[in-house]
Amino acid sequence: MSWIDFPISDKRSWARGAMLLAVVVSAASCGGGGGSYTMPPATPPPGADVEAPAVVVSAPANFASGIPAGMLTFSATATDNVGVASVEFQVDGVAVGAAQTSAPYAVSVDTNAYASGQHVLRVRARDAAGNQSGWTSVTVSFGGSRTQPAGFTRNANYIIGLNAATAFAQAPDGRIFVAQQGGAMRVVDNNGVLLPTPFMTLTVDSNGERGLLGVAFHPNFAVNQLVYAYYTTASGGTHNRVSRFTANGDVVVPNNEAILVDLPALSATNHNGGAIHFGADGKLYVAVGDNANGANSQSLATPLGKLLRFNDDGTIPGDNPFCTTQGNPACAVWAYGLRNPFTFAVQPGTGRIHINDVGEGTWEEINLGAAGANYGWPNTEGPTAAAGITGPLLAYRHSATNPPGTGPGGFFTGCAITGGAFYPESGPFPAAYRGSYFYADLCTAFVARLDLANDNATYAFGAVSGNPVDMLVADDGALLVLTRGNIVRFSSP
Ligand SMILES: [Ca+2]
Ligand SMILES: [Ca+2]
Repeated sequence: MSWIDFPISDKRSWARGAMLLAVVVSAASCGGGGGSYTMPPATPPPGADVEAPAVVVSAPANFASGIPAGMLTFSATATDNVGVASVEFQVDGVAVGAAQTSAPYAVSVDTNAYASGQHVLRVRARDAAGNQSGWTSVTVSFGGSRTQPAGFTRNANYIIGLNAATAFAQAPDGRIFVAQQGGAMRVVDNNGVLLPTPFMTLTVDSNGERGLLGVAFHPNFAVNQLVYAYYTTASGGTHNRVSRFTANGDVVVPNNEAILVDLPALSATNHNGGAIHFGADGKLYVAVGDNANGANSQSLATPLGKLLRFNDDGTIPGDNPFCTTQGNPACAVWAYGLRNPFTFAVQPGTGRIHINDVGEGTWEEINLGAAGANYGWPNTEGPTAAAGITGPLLAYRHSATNPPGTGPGGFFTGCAITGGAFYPESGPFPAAYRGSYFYADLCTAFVARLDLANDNATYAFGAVSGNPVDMLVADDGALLVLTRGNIVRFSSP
């Protein structure tokens, strides 16, 4: 890779890019006729200290669980060839206390400030010459039943009275549309009132996991009033369908459904997928389950078990990764090897996609969306290094490891990953929460945070009652969790 195409927009590469630039400039100034030039390593003055300290967490123990409410002593042991100057302490990537400059190195952590569940405690040491260790950490679980961090408000009854909700989306004007499995699309107005009259009521097959499963607004909704829905219809043989509707205020324009995509006939009533969102590229992404037949997920001859990508009118973009002949089902495939991607999310600004794939008996997955990626199902599930397979960013188990907390996913367990929302880089949540990815589990009803800035470590953020099915960050910066019956609102001043 030449220095010219070095990705200097990548912040992590900035320092290296600058260094390479310096090498090129100095080589050119030598007047040498090309050839490679390697910068000699900087030679420290004789006797200088170039050795970083070593540091470990001494308490609490790695994988300690049920840590009681109250003050926790968080301590570290640090050594250095010359002398330790300071030790820094973090909980979930946020400094706690000032850096400690003399042994014993310890701070107090008020566990009441954190939601119950998993947290990651990190330490790092520095010497007088400025040499710094890396962060070392322990993963622990705080006991109790705290349902949000200190400083956050959880309103469990922000919206009540939904009936078998499956998905929701917020319009640019602030209204929230909620899909109910039985076919009704409900509207929460800008006063936070669930309107009694649905936006529309579709005739659906709602057996098992079928029904009205997805809703999205066109990126230009403010002008064109277009609303998209994913639902199971019995018309012409039971199958899932994506249609486009036009809004007239809080109700649909009658008789104007535009059927965009009719997916293959269903046999099973489960694994329907159903999430739909517009990407940053203006394309409509549609998550489709494998219809309880894993072989579908690896076959490019069927749209089942895939993340599909369409133009806003339902036609297929010619630049999809497997599109060679329009009309071939492979044309619509953007990524494959998925089992039941019930939810996925698009990061504002960047367009990064996280696909939440509901697993079988052992694992739940968060996958980083990529054109052409194969996420492995049914040949692999959970963490994998298999050739040609894109392993998950995060996987958590259905049952605890022995001892609990060890292995991928740590202390988090569940039955089906649902929801998922990127918190923007700005907003009322404290800085450490911004840029994080939030997700939830249908059965254990935790709300967790994936820390994209810290190697995808994951922490407990909160919990809800009921069964979470979807999640979004509202335009006021609150995190909303949709359960089958309610919308729960987490806010921070
Ligand atoms: Ca040293
Ligand atoms: Ca997988």
